[in-house]
Amino acid sequence: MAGLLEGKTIVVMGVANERSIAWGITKSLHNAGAELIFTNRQERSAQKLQKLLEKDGIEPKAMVNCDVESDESIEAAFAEIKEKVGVIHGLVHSLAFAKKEELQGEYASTSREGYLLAQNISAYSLVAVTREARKLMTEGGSIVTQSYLGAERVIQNYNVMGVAKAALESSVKYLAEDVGKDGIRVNAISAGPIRTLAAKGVSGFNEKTAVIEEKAPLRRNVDQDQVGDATLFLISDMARGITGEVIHVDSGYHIIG
Ligand code: N5H
Repeated sequence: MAGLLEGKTIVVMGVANERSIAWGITKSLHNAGAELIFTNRQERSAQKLQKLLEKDGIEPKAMVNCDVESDESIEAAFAEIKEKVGVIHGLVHSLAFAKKEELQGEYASTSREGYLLAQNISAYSLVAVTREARKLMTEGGSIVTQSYLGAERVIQNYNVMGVAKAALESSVKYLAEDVGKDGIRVNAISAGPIRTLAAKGVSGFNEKTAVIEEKAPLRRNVDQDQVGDATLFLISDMARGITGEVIHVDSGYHIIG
């Protein structure tokens, strides 16, 4: 896919370590010739990312601090990006958070605070970053976020995150309508279970991957690189006719009843 993103500048939000879905995406976008800008909330993640980039010989255009819980931080991050590169062509949103204690037991026990926190970081953040990124997408653009089947179906333990992903997928559609007039597309990928730092320690993860091996049409789990290549497709002009869509990268599991 070399050259598919030559001359394009893409912002990637959400690399925590080498197991991050956003890291799989980074490799795909880089191999296609994209210039990359990264945002991190924590200095610790930024340092880890710096090492990963060095190891793979990837030279970032910029590394910017961004806390998606704060509008001021988002505005400042995109102002900094504007100053450094002027125009961007893509944005990868690969962030989510929910309290660990609310990713088990009954959804009915979700606290108001935990509900709002999950919605804030996992769903509203896409709205806020789309608003800022749009201003820098003066040549059109493509925005891609990450979802999971728990948005569509009741999946044990996913609970408050399922409701947040439902809001995220719906936001993809409403945002696609808003920014479509500026030549900007908004889509989501719904990936099968992938062992990331965020997934670490959550209840029931192993059973989910075992079921995929048994029941998904392809009889195997997906990985970060497969999500990376699907994201590359959505970011590129190959997907110029696609917006407001959720593409499942899940070995076909979602079609099985
Ligand atoms: C049905 C499942 C298994 C149960 C649910 C898992 C949900 C995971 C998503 C959230 C984002 C995980 C999370 O926020 C964990 C945090 O409370 C603690 N972890 C952290 O703070 C780490 C250090 C950082 C890196 O995490 C974050 N979020 O920044 C779903 C699985 C089969 C599939 C899956 C794991 C889906 C998904 O949405 O990630």
